[in-house]
Amino acid sequence: MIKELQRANKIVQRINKLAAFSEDKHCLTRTYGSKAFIEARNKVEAWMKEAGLQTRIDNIGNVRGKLQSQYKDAKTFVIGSHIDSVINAGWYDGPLGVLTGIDLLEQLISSKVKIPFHIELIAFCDEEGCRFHTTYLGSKVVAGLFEEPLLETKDENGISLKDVIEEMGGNIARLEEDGIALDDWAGYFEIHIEQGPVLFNKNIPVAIVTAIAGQCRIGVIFRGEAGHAGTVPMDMRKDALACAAEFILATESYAGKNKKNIVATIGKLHILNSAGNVIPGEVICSLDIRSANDAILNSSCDEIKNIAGDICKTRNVDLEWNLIQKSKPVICNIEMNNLLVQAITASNVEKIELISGAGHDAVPISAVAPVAMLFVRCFKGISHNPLENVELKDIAAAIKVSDNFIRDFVQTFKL
Ligand code: HGY
Ligand code: MN
Ligand code: MN
Repeated sequence: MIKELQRANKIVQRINKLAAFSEDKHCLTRTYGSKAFIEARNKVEAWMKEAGLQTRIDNIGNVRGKLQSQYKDAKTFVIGSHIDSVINAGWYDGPLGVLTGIDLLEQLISSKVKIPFHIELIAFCDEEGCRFHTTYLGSKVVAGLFEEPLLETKDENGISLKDVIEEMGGNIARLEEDGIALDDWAGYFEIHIEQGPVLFNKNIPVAIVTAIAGQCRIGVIFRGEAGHAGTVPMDMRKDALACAAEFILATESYAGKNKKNIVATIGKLHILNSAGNVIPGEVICSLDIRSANDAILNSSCDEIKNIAGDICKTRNVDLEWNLIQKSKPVICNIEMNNLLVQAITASNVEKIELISGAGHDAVPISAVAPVAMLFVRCFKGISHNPLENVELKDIAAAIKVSDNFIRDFVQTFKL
């Protein structure tokens, strides 16, 4: 494992360098299209070049590094993850998969193994969806699933996605060319931190992902009536914030009663025209619901919407409910997962399988290609938090398993 530890050390050094590219000097925030994002993107492209890959930035802003097969018409195997982040993020969510991918391809190039498929390493540009609230912009383009109306989506400053793409040098008329055609896929592999506590609690370095939970992202608007905090009697108010507060606790209680099947989170709350002496007239909040079971995901969304409607009726507040994004649960490819089991056994690592509550770029890709994911233990399962951390020995274990997996995938691949 000495060699893998050395390789892991180089990956961590690069993760630390990449973390310096941030919109906020006090923490890591790197959202799609920002100056920090572009600097990080350029750095990743330079590392891909150094590794001997043919690189390009595609029209949506993904960084792509290609290792050509000797067979011109070969299919393409993609290894990827993302380099955008949430606000006040951890350093490993995304970059670990991209930088380990560079390491794996460096290893493959130096082994001079003949590959029966092209390999494309992709650093996706917008998995989190923090700026435009729609996730997977980069991987949707590569999967050929990018929907044109997304171009008109505006960020909080009223800047459209179209403007940001063009500002970064992308050509919206050529987004389609950046997709990999359905018949050209050999498969997709993503290494990612678990972002949950199971591996940490069980003291196991890696896990095979069997499925990825579906998710619904909803924008909820409560419209009451702004008023004077000193003059409107309590029983005559249409207080949008009190209404939202009751909804938030009711949602938490609903999800708590169904905790085996769903999780629900309100991560953003915005009071319009807020002031200490004004009864809040309009409040906007986000709602994020996840489930590994699509029917339960749909019914939970409907039931939570009914809960919101009942609370608004009682409080005489109007409700606006906007489904921003929905992705179905994904089942990872069994043949690739069997190769991962083989690779884990060959690496003398304990085998465990997990369902991912977090979404990943593998989600849109799964519509066009078989996908596999390898989770890596992270400190107490903490993620989307600057305390996010991964131990060298766990990255070394992931490298060992991935080397074995890629070797076996190459050997068993039918042209
Ligand atoms: O929200 C998620 O599941 C992922 O971190 N984008
Ligand atoms: Mn991620
Ligand atoms: Mn994330």
